[in-house]
Amino acid sequence: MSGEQEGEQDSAQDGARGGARRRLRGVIFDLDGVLVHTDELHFQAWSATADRLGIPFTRADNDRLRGVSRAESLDIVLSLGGAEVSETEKEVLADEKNQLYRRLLETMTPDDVSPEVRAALGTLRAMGLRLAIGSSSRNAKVILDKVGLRGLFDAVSDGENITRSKPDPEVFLRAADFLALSPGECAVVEDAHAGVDAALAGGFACFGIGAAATHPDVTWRIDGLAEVPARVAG
Ligand code: B16
Ligand code: MG
Repeated sequence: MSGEQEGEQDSAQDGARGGARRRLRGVIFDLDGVLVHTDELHFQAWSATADRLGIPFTRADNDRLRGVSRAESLDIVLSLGGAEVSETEKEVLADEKNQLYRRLLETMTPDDVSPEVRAALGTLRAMGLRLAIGSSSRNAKVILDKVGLRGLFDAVSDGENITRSKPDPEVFLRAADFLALSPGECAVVEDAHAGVDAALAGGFACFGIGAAATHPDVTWRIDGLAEVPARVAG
């Protein structure tokens, strides 16, 4: 059996949609919830904002904010309490939440990146893959610097270079552009349903981890990043 036929059989066995037939040359990583657990810090900051507004806010509610922009996240939080506020007040609230979040980010160090994540990134680089970040966050570069990951990536596409956040594919399409690769040559790694939708809409194969592993159309479901290099190698 040829290598290509083996790949097709793997694809059928795994229920992967088209991913195993591609020759992947790049991997685009979501940041919050995939490489670092800033999703917990977002939860703490949004909880404080919701508390101040008298709006109950749970971890399940926080899951709805994964991959969604700061402004859209605020709209979701306000809708939980049926609160209506002016656009000016929204700007104040979003800024307050971000200031609190930035204070929480100050506590981050390279120890906040797990050995599994570092090993997977190192293996992919050693395999010659080009690596990029595809994050909705406007704080992505600050986070990457705090945890010492920035130097491992060839490109960063984040909330600073997009006009539409996930589920729109813009952030991943820009990341592929930065890597000088086509979407068909890249796989995305995501923890959010909105992120999986964005990847698939852009024509990317997509790994789903955590909450994203329950997405019905995700290309590969994984329990940890250690599974990524073997899949990419086909
Ligand atoms: P910021 P990702 C996303 O990052 C987060 O998942 C989402 O919860 C957050 O609202 C969004 O970034 C914007 O973040 O307020 O820092 O600009 O998962 O796309 O890496
Ligand atoms: Mg995420």
